[in-house]
Amino acid sequence: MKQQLEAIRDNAVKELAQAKGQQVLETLRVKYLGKKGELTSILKQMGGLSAEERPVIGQLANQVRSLIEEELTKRAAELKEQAQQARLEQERLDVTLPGKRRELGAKHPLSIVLDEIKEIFVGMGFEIVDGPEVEYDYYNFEALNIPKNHPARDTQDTFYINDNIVLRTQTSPVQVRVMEKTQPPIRIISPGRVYRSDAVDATHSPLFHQIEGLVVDRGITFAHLKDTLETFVKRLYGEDSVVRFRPHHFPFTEPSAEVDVQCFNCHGEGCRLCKGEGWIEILGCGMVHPKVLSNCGIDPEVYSGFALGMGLERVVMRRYNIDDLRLFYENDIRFLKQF
Ligand code: 2U9
Repeated sequence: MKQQLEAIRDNAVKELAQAKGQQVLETLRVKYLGKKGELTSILKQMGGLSAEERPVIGQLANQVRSLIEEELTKRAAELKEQAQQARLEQERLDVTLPGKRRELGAKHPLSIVLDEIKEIFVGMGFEIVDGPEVEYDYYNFEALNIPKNHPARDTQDTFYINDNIVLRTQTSPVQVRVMEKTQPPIRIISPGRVYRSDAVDATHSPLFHQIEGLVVDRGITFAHLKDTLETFVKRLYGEDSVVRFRPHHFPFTEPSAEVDVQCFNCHGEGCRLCKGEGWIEILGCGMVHPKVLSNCGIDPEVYSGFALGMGLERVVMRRYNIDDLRLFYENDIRFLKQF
């Protein structure tokens, strides 16, 4: 029996040393110490021992049990430690590695200034409206009192999809559509892409952006136009800006004017920035032509209105001293980063 116990002890120690995983340990615990385990079955046989042998074997059996229990605990701790090490190894983190830099995007210069312009007009009670870039010849020209023989309608200047459909050359058709659907009061701006058949150079592009504005109501006069535009220019270029109106001609407005702002560089003296003029042209405007109003279903005997139009690129070029319009469209990060 002594030998049996020693054999159990030696086997148990050996098996425990090789055990991999908590599951195996539990199986071994049951195998040696469990109710039907090897040690228990030896103890059950102790009744057949002599009075001298019993305490000796009993003591040995207790020693073996304690030893197996100790080994079990020890091995369990070892396995836990191993598992922990393996996990640490797997989750190893080199805190000295450089981080991944996330490049932050930024607003395009055209958007920066357009957002500013929108905010100025919204502050004066205007709504922002959108419309199609592929437009009927009627909305782009006819309704705006631009006659069939007008040079702007030449295929040299306008992209034609077919005889009736063009890429809009201005955002005015958006306003015609609004007037057709809505009775005054109307106070809107229509920013957006427009297209003209121009060769690309530093100051021309077949695609550019316009912002047009339209106000129609009872009793709108040139005084409203002047005040609105002066307010706009002063908010955009600073309260000390000086504005002048010069007579001009557009088919869709009568009377018409161009608006200049006094050169903020030379204050009217004439310099390189204003090409010696002392003034910089920034937009066109006028009182909506009565024919345009009636084309759009608005009675020119009851209502009057004013309109304005400006090219966004030119405003932005002046703001940031950009001398080549192509930079806006080339997506060169080195250029875009600067704003
Ligand atoms: C309706 C009636 C009239 C819009 C206007 C201008 C004057 C103008 C140019 C500025 C530079 C175009 O971007 S540019 O090439 N535009 O000078 N535009 S009045 O007049 C309208 C618009 C809509 C129904």
